[in-house]
Amino acid sequence: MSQQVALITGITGQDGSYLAEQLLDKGYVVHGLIRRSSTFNTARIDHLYLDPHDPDARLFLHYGDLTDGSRLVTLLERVEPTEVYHLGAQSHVRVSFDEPEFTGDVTGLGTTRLLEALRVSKVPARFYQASSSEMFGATPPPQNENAFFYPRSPYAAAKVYSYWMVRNYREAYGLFACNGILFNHESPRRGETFVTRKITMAIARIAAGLQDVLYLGNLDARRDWGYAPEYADAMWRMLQADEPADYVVATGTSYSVGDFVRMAFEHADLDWEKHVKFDPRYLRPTEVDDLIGDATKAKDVLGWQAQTFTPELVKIMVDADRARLGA
Ligand code: NAP
Ligand code: F7E
Repeated sequence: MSQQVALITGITGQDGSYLAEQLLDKGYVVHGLIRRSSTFNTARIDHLYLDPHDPDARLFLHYGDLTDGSRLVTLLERVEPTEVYHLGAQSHVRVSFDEPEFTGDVTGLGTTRLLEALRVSKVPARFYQASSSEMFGATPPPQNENAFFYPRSPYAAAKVYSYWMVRNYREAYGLFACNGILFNHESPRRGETFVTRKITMAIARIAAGLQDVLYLGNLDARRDWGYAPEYADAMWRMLQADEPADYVVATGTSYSVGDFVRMAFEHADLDWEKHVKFDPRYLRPTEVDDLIGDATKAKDVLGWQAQTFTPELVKIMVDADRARLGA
């Protein structure tokens, strides 16, 4: 079989790091787009990186940005990937209300720039788009591939735009392009301002005597939280299928933010009511109240099914953050 070559945007993020790990394990050469920063932003993938002069090196990083379309063309021409995984985004929902224009530029137009770069460079790569359950927004659960999109944030609106651009490039130009509509997925590598990681890091700090209070917003919102490495596997499966299509990826269960708080504090033998306080700054102008994914299609076509459910995920994350602090 010829060498498989992947290009990952967002390789420094939670999902990009797990996907890079899995693709390297499968024998791929992996290229990642990274943003230039005055401090290193590669902590999640440092364990995978070898100096490019090393004959065993199969992971290569390239500077670029999703706001810079011409760079995306030169990179595709240089790397000639067989698969492109587009995970790069301004991915924080609350932040998207503060920076709606920037979020639209990166999370929305960034996808179009990459699709267009593929089209003009004529690189025949398969394309994965990181679509999101946030696109369903106010549509009641359970949500499957046919559920109505009703975005409730600038982030979600940008993802809906990207979703339709991917479908348009599939239909207009015959691109093998898939939307993975992934519901929330978490891990010890989750960004520290998303609610699950914020909770588990605070618990570790409270247990270590470094913090006393955890300020949170809406505890009533319900999410379908799965385990990120399993979701990276679903992305790969989509690009190995016979036909390009769109898939929901989810556990099919839901818990409230308050449930997550209680389970996590209990696992650390702490009383959450002594430590959790409300701060309205974490509320959103419009909220997504209830998400439960129906991943039947992913099971039937891709053979993918969640293995780790929220209560187990809580334990994995609390244990990892406590171990990190030795608490
Ligand atoms: P994440 O940890 O926030 O990672 C986002 C990645 O995008 C980072 O590598 C970031 O680089 C990069 N990025 C941001 N702006 C960029 C720009 N202008 N140019 C190039 N790269 C840029 O997100 P994640 O949780 O891994 O999620 C991966 C993707 O799936 C995102 O598109 C997200 O919206 C989507 N998604 C996530 C979930 C979830 O529950 N995790 C669910 C559905 C969909 P830096 O490291 O330099 O910031
Ligand atoms: O919020 C509530 C908040 O920021 C979850 C992204 O990966 O998943 C993620 O988006 C819930 C919301 O994730 C705090 O109001 C309460 O109801 O962890 P989150 P998200 O908004 O669901 C989707 C699928 C994506 O695609 C996104 O990229 O928790 N909440 N108190 C809080 N949330 C945060 N962040 N901080 C709080 O203090």
